Amino acid sequence: MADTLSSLIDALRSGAVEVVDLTQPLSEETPIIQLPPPFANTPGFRLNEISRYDERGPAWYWNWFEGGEHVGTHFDAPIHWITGQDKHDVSQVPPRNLIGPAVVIDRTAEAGADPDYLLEVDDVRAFEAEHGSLPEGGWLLYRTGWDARAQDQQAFLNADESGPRTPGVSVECARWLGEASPFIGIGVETVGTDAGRAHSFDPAFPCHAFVLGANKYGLTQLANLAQLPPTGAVVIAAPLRIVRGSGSPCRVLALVPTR
Ligand code: 23J
Ligand code: MN
Repeated sequence: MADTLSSLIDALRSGAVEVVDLTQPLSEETPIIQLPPPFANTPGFRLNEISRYDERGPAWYWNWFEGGEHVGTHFDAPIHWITGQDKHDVSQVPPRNLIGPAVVIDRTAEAGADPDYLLEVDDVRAFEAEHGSLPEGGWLLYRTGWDARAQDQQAFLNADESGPRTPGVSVECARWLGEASPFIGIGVETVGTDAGRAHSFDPAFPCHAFVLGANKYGLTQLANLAQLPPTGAVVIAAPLRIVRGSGSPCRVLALVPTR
């Protein structure tokens, strides 16, 4: 089995496997979720300079940062939602669960035409009929084209008088993802795993309720899903191991075969 790892290293060296960064840059400009009143909102990300080769530290540059756990490309741990309150916080997620196969379902055209577009169980079943069985313990990566808006808070949240209008999954699809699918989590390009209008669904925020309640995970604000094949990529998600954390900004990488 040591051979498997040397083959992987050979493939990385030769370019037969490439590494795609699924992480959005994290800065003061990174869009953050805006919940409606009376709910409390998260602060964004901020860097504060400690020293930069100056009198505060003549040979070193460093910063301290502040911001919410759920900012930018981030990981939702089961304990984030009330349905998962007795389950893992982000420091307790088994590392084995942070690497796994991924399938990518592309609904860029549909979400471009209808910002309230919701993925249904039948859509995932149709994908399975075309591409083969869904990976046990794998990730469903849901491409909507929303990554093109990721540098612009207003375009990314896409809010009107009725609230945010961003694509997501239906209540039944969320229930299936949590309770019946082989997936260990869902990854999206939008600000959260739920649709913008999901505050008015029954239950509210069903993707959070069902997926995290099933001790599964969420990944948000993913980048570069367009560079992934429908099947065959391997995802590595690396949230900070924040003790008692409900989630964390996360570096997400994909290993992708090029030939
Ligand atoms: C809190 C309440 C509702 C939502 C969220 C957080 C997220 O999207 C999140 O980042 O987990 S929808
Ligand atoms: Mn979150």
